[in-house]
Amino acid sequence: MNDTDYMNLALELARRGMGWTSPNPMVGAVLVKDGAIIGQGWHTRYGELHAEREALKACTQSPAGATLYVTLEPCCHQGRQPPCTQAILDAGIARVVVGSDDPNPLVAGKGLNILREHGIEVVTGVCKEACDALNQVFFHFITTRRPYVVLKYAMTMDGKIATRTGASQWITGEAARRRVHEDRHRCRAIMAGVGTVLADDPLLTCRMEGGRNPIRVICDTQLRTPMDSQIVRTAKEVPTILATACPDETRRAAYESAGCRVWVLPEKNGYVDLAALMDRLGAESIDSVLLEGGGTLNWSALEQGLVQKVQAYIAPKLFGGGAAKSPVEGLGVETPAQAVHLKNTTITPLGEDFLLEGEVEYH
Ligand code: AOF
Ligand code: ZN
Repeated sequence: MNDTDYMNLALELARRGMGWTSPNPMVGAVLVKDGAIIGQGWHTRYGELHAEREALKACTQSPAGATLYVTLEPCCHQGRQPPCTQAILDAGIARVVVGSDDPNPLVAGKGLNILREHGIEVVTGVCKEACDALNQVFFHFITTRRPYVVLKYAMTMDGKIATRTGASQWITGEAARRRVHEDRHRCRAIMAGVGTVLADDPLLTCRMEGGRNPIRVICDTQLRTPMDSQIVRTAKEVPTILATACPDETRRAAYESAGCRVWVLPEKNGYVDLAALMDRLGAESIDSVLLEGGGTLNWSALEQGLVQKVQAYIAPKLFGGGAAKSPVEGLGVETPAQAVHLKNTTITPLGEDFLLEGEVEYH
């Protein structure tokens, strides 16, 4: 096994934390001495030991002189956990191989410097692309303090998210819908507009085995969410936030006694100010949002530059209908040159459907 192989193993370990480490990163670590793996670990859950200390704790023999493979630059600050650089020095590690740099201002190169200053051989950028890809959400959140927003929708090949009567169950098949629930587990919050609540009465929960529910955020400018909707009826079990521009105290109290949190935010163009909402979500350590909005909300979020990634599930079907809804409505752009562009696109077959994904390009 070489450096790349060990780093790939560390990456595999890191992925085991998926959905549980938010808003902290997924990290994996492997300790190797004389060609043998003597310890391995990963960051299991937010607030628990960092991956490096997990690997040291799991050591089957003295780690003195060993090489540490870690997917992210070791931290050097006292946070919820003590600095990993100290644990590495105390353990007498000889060589540290790192995947991603840590853009966290508390770390950002300082971790690597401390190790080098103490005579440890440091190698960086091993499997960097894969390590960076794993923590896109963390990197975005730690540098902007706003959630990473994934705009998700399922549509037919002619670009409809419902038929002309508004019926939308189901567009995609089981494999695609299973994948959506994995993403609901991975994202800290899920967001929809009140229009979707009124039309579909959705639950917006995660139905993946062993998964966790995202916090539900409903953009409800006028506070129109029905008290007998599934969202309100389950608000005591599933965290729910109504984001509104309506300051009515009586209605607010009714939602609150049903278990919802109500955030009164500024209004912008007749709508809850989405940038203000993102700031508030970020302040509450919500690092990721799966946006399953209707066309109006989706356009507003895109127009304001708040979306990082788009996931289009495409079913090999046609609905037709001039009045049938499409995923992004609002005003739209005027010329093709003004289009929102996506980069690093991938396509994944899921049963008979396809998942087409891309990152929004901002200039
Ligand atoms: C983790 N797990 O395995 C590594 C992290 O104050 P704390 O303890 O929550 O520290 C979080 C920061 O530590 C995090 O933002 C990242 O910069 C660094 N590394 N964090 O939660 C880990 N290696
Ligand atoms: Zn650490």
